[in-house]
Amino acid sequence: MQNIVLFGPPGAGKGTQSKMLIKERNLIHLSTGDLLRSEKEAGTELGLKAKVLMDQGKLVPDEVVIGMIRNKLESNKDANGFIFDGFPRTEKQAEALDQLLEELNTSISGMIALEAEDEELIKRLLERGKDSGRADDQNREVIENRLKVYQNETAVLKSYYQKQNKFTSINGLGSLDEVFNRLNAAIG
Ligand code: B4P
Repeated sequence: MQNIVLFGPPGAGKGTQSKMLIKERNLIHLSTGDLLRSEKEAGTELGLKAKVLMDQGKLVPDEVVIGMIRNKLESNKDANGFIFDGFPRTEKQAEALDQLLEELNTSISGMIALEAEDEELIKRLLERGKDSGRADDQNREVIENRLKVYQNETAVLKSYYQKQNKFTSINGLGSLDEVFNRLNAAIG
């Protein structure tokens, strides 16, 4: 199994590049952001609770996202592998993911971080907010909060994967194809 964590701050291109990658490689795309937005749209209790946090740019509790990923892994046991997009976002999530994959006799192949500076990220997200309907993309303060949460709670995962010799960082600036080529070169 090829299991890749696509990592980076909000707006770095994780969702965009994941969609390009699954077209080329026979992998399953697991985006906790997309899963949470589906719950929101379906108006489930979980979705309504998540909405409040997401709209403020805060993280949803670990147990919620870990549970969602567990369900997806269990229902896709025969997959060739997975692209994890936006997950893990905390050390607790990373540890849970290692354990879940171990239960399936597999592990993370590598974590690739897309790098871009804050002003570029804010610009991209505000641009997407014009027609995405996402409340968290429409307000500069909320976006800045998401970037702060990334620095405070998520960026530490680089050293988590570095310790396992699984960390690669690539430049997230440039055209979609330029970034995609760098990503493919990093995955090998
Ligand atoms: P996510 O859905 O993961 O959203 P995101 O971090 O904003 O990144 P996304 O992948 O969507 O955007 P992309 O960079 O591709 O999270 C949303 C919220 O859900 C979180 O704030 C949190 O509340 C909650 N959540 C999700 N996962 C969680 C977890 N594990 N734990 C707890 N809470 C969780 O693209 C952004 C824009 O840039 C796009 O418009 C794209 O077209 C553009 N773009 C991409 N690449 C570009 C390039 N090279 N040049 C120019 N523009 C580019």
